[in-house]
Amino acid sequence: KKTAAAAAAAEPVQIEDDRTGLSVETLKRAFADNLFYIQGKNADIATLNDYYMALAYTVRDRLLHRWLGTIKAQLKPKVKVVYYLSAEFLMGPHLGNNLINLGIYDQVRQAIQESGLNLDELIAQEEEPGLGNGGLGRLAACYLDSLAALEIPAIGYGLRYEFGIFDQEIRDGWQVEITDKWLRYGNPWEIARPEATVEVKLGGHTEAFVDGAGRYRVRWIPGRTIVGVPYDTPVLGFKNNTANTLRLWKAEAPESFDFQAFNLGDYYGAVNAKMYSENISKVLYPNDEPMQGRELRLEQQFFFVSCSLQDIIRRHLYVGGKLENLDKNAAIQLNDTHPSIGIAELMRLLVDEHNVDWDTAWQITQDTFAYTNHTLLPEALERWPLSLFGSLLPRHLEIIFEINRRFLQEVSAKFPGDTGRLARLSLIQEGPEKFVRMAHLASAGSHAINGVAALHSELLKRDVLRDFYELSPEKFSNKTNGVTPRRWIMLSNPELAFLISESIGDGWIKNLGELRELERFANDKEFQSRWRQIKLNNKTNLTEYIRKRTGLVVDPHSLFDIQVKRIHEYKRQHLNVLYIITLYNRLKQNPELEITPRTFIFGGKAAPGYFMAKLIIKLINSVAAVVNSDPDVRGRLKVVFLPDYNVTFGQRVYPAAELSEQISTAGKEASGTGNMKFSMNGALTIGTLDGANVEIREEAGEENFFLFGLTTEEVYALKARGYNPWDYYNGNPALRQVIDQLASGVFSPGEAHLFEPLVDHLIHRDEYLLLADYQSYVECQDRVGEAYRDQEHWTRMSILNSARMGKFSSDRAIREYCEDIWGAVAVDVALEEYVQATA
Ligand code: GPW
Repeated sequence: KKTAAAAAAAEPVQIEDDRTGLSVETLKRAFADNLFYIQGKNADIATLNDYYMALAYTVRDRLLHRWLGTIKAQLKPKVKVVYYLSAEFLMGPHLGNNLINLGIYDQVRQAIQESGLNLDELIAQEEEPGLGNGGLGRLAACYLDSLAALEIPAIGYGLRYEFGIFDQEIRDGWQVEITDKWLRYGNPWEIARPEATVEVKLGGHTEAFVDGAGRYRVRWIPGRTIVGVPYDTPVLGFKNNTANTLRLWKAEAPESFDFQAFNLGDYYGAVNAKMYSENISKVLYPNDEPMQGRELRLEQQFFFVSCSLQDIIRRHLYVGGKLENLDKNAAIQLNDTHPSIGIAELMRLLVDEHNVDWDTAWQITQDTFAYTNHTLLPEALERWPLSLFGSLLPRHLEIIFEINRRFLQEVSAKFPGDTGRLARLSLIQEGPEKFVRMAHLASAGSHAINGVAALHSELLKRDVLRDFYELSPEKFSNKTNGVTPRRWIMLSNPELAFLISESIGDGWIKNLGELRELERFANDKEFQSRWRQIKLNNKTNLTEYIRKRTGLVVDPHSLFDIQVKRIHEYKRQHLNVLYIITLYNRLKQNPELEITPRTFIFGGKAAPGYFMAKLIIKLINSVAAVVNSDPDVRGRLKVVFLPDYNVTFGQRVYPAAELSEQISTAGKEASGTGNMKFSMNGALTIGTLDGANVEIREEAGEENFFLFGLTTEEVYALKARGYNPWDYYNGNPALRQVIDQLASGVFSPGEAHLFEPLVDHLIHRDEYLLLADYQSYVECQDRVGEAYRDQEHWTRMSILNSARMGKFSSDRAIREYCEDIWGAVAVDVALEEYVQATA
């Protein structure tokens, strides 16, 4: 401690220019230096990965002064820090993004070129950190990007999964899961901070006692402890001095564990305990929305939340804050209910460990936490069996009971005699098996609750959280999702970014509303032709990639019709397939039929235990096999399933898309964010009035959007009066033909019954109303095909879509969170004087 203080007081030493300089010469030298001294290689034996690592360290060196400056700026009293708690952060590769945010893309490209290498190849070398399933995790990543862009002090807290989302391979048309060994070659972007390790208790029991001051207290005697070791990754703002932190926790065994066992001579017991502890951060659960009530998952949630809250309190006390004022220094956002155990854990830390009285602790907790809901699907709402919960977190269960007792008292006071309401609002679901309802815990323990698109927020108030809305309407607001234009336009679509900047300046990158200025080019022939040429180039790139990955040759001049997202019945990839088969049948029945040549492209992973989703993947591949090998439709129809859809692949796909499929059953998709990425990059949307589609259409103009399908109200009404898919099957010959073909094995030669489960579900139950929406979808798709023939008009619509997507920048979303929920403001970051970054 003393030595450190003395060192800090000493005259600063000049840090070498070789680690900060931005000239091409300096960059080249640093790159060569890192290859030699960090990777321990020279050009004779270096692999592409060695070069990637050498470049990554070169870039990392150049962001460290910002990172340290930001950490210092955040550790000042009175600064309010946003803590974003999320079980998933789907960051995507860092290298290209960091080059953009540092504003050194061009110098680095040149330096790498002059070193005899190709920057794109090095960027492609990075193994993407896939620490998320889909939209929810990617949203967290976009929000970190915007927080840094807006210079808001923020820390993202999550789990450092050793295995992220599985890699997907397709064998014989079926999905096969491969473990994602993303840390295999090391991770140059993270720094371990073992000195900031924290302890987490699990299991055991509680004991009541009376403390020295005569107060009733409870202590938790854990069954076991684990430690959390933080790994920090910098998150740069766009061309500013902010570099926030993503802090991910790795679970390890405490030292004491082994020693105890060693003393007894139980070496294997000790090693076993160590392995058991490390299990907690081993693997990301690959189920997207439906929850799976596994004990290990609850352990993961509690583990990272407890580590993070202890860290937050430690920071707060370090800057001299008082616990009563935690909410003045900290805004904690719950990314869905996955971290909502934090409400009970903060209560425990305050009441049990810091001796704060209950009422004060509850006030602090409510003022500090806010909760974002991301789904209306009943099967995705987290609830934990009381027995499981109590055995892992005995003290938290007691605390939840006490929160509930007081909470229901308040409800009774407001709605006397309304016992039905009490049962509906209770944090505990009664019945033969009792459950803790995590959305109720999150709602009761937060001062703000929000949905992620206008429609979704309305439905929340009307359905899932209706009673909470009636109790505390002031807590509710909408925060429509957004995505970062840095990754999703600049990095993914550099040619388009260049054209836009050339036309309207580059202010749009920080202020996406400025894209509106593109409207004046919508009818400009010269601009239109450049716009089209860029789309064609991006399509050609994707074509090349498709050929490499699947061997399929597709025509870059055909309409690129793309659906990429997790595979789910509610997202209705199979509705898309019903249309493909319809088109196929038309072409077979009328070989002379003129249609707009189309390439249907799919991508997405299915949860490994979700049979229907896996069958949908098989269906797409089976239909592709028949269609792609049929000479009768050659040149007019192609179907591609691209394996292993992830962030990296998304960056190739959105810029190449012309039609974006957003076809979920109305009322089921909370927001969607892919819909925004497509539209920004000039794809037109075919979609239902669901999630953020509603607002995208509002912004783009209804004449620039292909709308079909039942509305949410119509879906409710139809279900209420009794939906019978048979009626649609019987009443629509084209539909009946498609279903009959699936049922009879036309697309599964030799396995006639393969798609029976799908067909059965469609004609008997059809929970997601595919048959009800089929005709409307087909007609809409036909209009798309027609519209594409008028390329001038199509291009105009495409330009207008991009021009009007300013609202969907995550910068706008984060500004709204800051103003309405967090009370967070920008903080200037001063760079240390001893580093003089010179270009
Ligand atoms: F169920 N979302 C997701 F709400 O990707 F927790 N995974 C999830 O587990 C959940 C939601 C959860 C998605 C929504 O489906 C999507 O509509 C939304 O755009 C996205 O979260 C971000 O808000």
